[in-house]
Amino acid sequence: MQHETAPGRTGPPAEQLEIINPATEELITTVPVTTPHQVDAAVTRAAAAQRSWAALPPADRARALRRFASAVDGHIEELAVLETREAGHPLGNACWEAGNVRDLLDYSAGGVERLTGAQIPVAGGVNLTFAEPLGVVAVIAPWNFPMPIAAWGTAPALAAGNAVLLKPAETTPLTALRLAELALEAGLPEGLFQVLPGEGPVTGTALVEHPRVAKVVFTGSTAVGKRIMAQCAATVKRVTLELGGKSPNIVFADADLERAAAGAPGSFLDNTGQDCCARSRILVQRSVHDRFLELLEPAVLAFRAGNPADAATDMGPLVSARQRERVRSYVPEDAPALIRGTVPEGPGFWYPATVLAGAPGDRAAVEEIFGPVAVVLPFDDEDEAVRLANDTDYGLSGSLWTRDGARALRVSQAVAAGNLSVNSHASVRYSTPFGGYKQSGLGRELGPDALAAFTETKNVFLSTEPSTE
Ligand code: TXE
Repeated sequence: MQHETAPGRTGPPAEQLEIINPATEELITTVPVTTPHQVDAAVTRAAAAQRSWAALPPADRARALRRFASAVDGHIEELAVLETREAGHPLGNACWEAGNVRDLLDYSAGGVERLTGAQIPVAGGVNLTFAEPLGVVAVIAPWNFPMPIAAWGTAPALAAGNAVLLKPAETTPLTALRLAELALEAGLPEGLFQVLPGEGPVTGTALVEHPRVAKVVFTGSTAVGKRIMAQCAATVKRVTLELGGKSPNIVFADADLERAAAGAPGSFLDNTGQDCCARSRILVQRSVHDRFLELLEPAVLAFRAGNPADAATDMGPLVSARQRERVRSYVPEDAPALIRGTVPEGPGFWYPATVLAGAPGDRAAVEEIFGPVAVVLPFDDEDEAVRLANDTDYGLSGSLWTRDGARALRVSQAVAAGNLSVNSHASVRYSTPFGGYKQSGLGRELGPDALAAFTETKNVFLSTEPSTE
């Protein structure tokens, strides 16, 4: 069979993935890839495990997921260290990520016994609606938040009675592999949750095209998401897409400017900007533009890039040499900038915090850079702020800073994005829905309806007409 090669590589499909520490460029380990033949065998095992998992009493399934959550809780530090080594995340952030996996497993366990159907009044009988599991679900995860994003698909899918085949990104499979071990230790049935490392175009495609995979949950680039959606269309496979973003951070003149400027660096520098919710377009009302930049500069420069294992570090390296090349293709490191931070000398895929003066329509102002780069654009009034905010194909997140409550609601309603924050940059909570408008995605993850996205609705009508005998 002819396979494509993963982007950034040439030659035949890899047999091993080389896992590199992005802060040191040292090889951590190698991981065997999953061939299409092995994917097929994994689907067969998953389907068998799913049947008995779905047949368990709901309380037993909930208990098993809570045991999995406890196992994660007992290994937070270990998982965080792995994430720090393979993805370069500061240790404190990585601990939060492992905690997010635990919390989501617990939250999803709570949904198992509340996944009810309905009884709808109709003429002539009783009408019942069931929420049935889909079967085998493929979760294709990215490298920017390898652990939490893997869990956002996996936890609710398992809770709703499905089996999960998780393909982690090429560069970051180690935490996912450890999570699968912890699931087994916690007593989840063998085959129910399998991690299949491999390249997107080979292992990922084998999952997407597999006839017995009922749904694909994909987080990654918009280009690959569109392609997966088209492949899923061939068999009307269910699909949830969480794609890129180019989120605005709108600062009105009536905002608490000190607070807005203090929060702004984290909103585009956290995770070295490799965050689909990064507020990488800072829209500032012209009357406070200069004052805001005066406040922003020291805050950006105080955001410390360095060894991710060091507790004082705010920002690690980019995940890979390839990602650094992508960021440089938008902004050469010597391009004129309003603000530019510093990074450690020596090995590591470092890129400095960078704030650019933007103009509407600039490539850097409308495309997702996925690095520690923000563009500042001035605006005159609320209408212009909304127009600029919506001037992108994306619509994932955004923040607005104002003391006017009516304006906060008006602008929130006018901005076409799935997750907005007022006087805050927080976008992600396991208990609230998350996902994008426009080309930022399809469907929602997390929140009270997450389990429903992993069910098929069946409606059954029972006639209550008396028998004619
Ligand atoms: O993503 P890919 P890349 C954006 C961000 C970044 C850009 C490119 O702008 O700079 O995408 O990153 C798997 N069939 N985001 O190239 O290729 C792949 O193996 C099936 C935003 O790394 O989309 C990995 O597991 N699967 C984003 C996953 O898709 C395929 C997170 C993501 O990789 C596949 C990541 C294929 N044909 C990148 N090709 C977010 N929304 O947070 C690749 N994959």
